[in-house]
Amino acid sequence: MGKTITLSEFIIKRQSEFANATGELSRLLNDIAVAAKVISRDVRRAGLIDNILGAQGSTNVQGEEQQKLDVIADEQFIKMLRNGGEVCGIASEENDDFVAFEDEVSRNGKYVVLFDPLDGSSNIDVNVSIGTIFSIFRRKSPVGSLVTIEDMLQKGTEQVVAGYVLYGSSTMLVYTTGNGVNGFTLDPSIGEFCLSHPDMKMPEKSRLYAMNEGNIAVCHPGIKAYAEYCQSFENDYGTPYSGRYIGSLVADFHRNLIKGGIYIYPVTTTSPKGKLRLLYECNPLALIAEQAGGLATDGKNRILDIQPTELHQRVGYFTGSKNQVEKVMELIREAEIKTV
Ligand code: AHM
Ligand code: MG
Repeated sequence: MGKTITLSEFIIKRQSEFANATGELSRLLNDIAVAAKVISRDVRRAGLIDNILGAQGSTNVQGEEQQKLDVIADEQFIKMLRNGGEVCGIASEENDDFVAFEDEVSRNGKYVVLFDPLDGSSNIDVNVSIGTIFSIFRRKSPVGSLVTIEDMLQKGTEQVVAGYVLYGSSTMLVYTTGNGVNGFTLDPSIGEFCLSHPDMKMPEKSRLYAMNEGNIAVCHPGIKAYAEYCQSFENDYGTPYSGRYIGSLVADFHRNLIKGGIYIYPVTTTSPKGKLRLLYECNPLALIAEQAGGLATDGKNRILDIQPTELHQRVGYFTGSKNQVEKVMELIREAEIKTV
């Protein structure tokens, strides 16, 4: 077995990839890794200690019930980023508005971080994989001033780092700086993320598809056609695909990144804007998908090209292996031609 490369070592080695690197982004990534370790520890002990499982008794701005661990993870992330000094403000799924860090050091920070502290909340109490998703942008507003909404509403193509942490059978941190995708597994015995999945590539196609098929009756006819295609003997494999839906975006995405597959959460007639949020769920995973050779679209357009207009904007989402995303888009186009 080769030499163990810790995430901190890897970040330092790669620092030169950033133009005019001063180490700030490296420190920020390290802060995120520490927050991830703390959240991982809490997730691993859920069920053993009081006041960690179950509903918080509040709803977020999107009207969703918050779980205690959602709130704990959100506070942990904010605390780490506020104290780090590289970040001037954040936005998260759990906060109605973005948060500007007002102290002088933070006001001089060059970066904003958008994140979903704990995605897949409905899986927390049943011991199924959950994850953290994050996206880092360079601020648009002048250094020294208070962060603004324009700093938050940047296109996905402007991301300087995108990543996720999966609290699965092991804890993994996967990220990209736009130069490929690398995955690190937390070694609990030394408390370090270690490089375990260098230069990750998503297979171009597979026999796996992930969607909540309970919604099929309210889906676009092109998506119904894609589900039927996957289930038929007349597809490109000549045998039905396997349905794999965890209902935890990070876990479903991670499986597809390794084994190939498609994840679909479309707009429906009952949720015409979709469910997933563009800024802190779809964009970061879209950059990772593309960097690994996959695709991410809203069914018609590239996710990373969408100009956000709202912090908690929702979008239909199709991400995964290139051939599969192209196929469902083709069936959506065909269904629309038929209905004209
Ligand atoms: P959350 O941010 O409230 O956890 O919602 C996002 C989650 C995704 O992780 C998951 O893929 C999807 O919602 C599941 O939704 P559904 O239960 O409607 O299938
Ligand atoms: Mg979420």
